[in-house]
Amino acid sequence: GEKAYLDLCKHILNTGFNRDDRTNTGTCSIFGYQMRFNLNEGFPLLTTKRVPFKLIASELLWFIKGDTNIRYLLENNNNIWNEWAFEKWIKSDEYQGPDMTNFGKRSQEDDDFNEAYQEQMKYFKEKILRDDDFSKKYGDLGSVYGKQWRHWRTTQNDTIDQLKDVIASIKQNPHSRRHIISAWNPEDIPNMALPPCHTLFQFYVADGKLSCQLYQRSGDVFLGVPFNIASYALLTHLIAHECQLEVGEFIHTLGDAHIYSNHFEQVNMQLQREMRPLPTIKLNKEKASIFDFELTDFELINYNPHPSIKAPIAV
Ligand code: THF
Repeated sequence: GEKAYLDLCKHILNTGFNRDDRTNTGTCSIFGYQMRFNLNEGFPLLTTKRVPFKLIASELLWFIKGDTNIRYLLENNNNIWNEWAFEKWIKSDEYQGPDMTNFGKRSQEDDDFNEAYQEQMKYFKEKILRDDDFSKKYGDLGSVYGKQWRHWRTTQNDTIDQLKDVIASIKQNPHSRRHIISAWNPEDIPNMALPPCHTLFQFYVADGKLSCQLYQRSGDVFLGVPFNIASYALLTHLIAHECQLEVGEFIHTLGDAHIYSNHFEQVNMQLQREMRPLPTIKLNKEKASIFDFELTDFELINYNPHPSIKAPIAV
């Protein structure tokens, strides 16, 4: 359970390498790690800090819909992908506002810049929500998860619905060793706002239970990984529900697992807190297909975490 996550944090701080990274923030990083979460021991949403379940659920529903436009997320007050769409907008010829180069880093270091940035971001979000043409052009993150899961483009100009196919294969041939969904599409990577961090996942059925293993090439252990654990645990619950299976384990395998240098304080604070009992999750039994699920069909029960811990996201 949660201990596996806290152990990962300690392991990185104790043995990791200090490395520069794409975002110029600096990280402490290790390569190759595995955590196991028995989904029958509770839903793996961390209790040592509050993790916003609603944001995780709406992001997952967005992937499942095959949507790649942040408009749906904004309609659900979910801002976690804004920076990547905003980046495309400020680099376009149409953008006439103040220079926003390197906005992620500069907004943390310079109050005046941050004020200008917040203003531009607010304008951007409003325009995405109100202006259809603008949203089509600048709200779309390109060939990210939703596209690869539901509409993987083939050389024959067809599309493959990996998610639908895997659900069908779990039902028809549960013991298959090919229940795999890949978001890593080498040809399509230049068309993505960000190459996928959760690269490939596989399902496994034994003893009437559905397990899932994720290979994540790169994990932002403080901000992203708690989301990723809960997101894949929720997906496993959803698919088990549709396939009339119980849940088994979620196994999280990480490539580069890193803590950003501007998250060290937050991680140390979190490590001092006592774990609490995990919540449980209840799905709307009236819905048979995962493609019909909406936010109101999830109920999180007995989630009593420690307070949230704020941290800046590296862009
Ligand atoms: N980039 C980086 N640097 N880290 C990531 O985790 C990450 N993601 C997605 C894409 N690029 C990434 C985006 N996922 C938060 C959480 C997940 C994100 C992005 C941001 C975040 O800031 N969470 C806050 C709460 C935010 C809020 O309330 O609006 C938190 O405290 O958990 C990896 O999938």
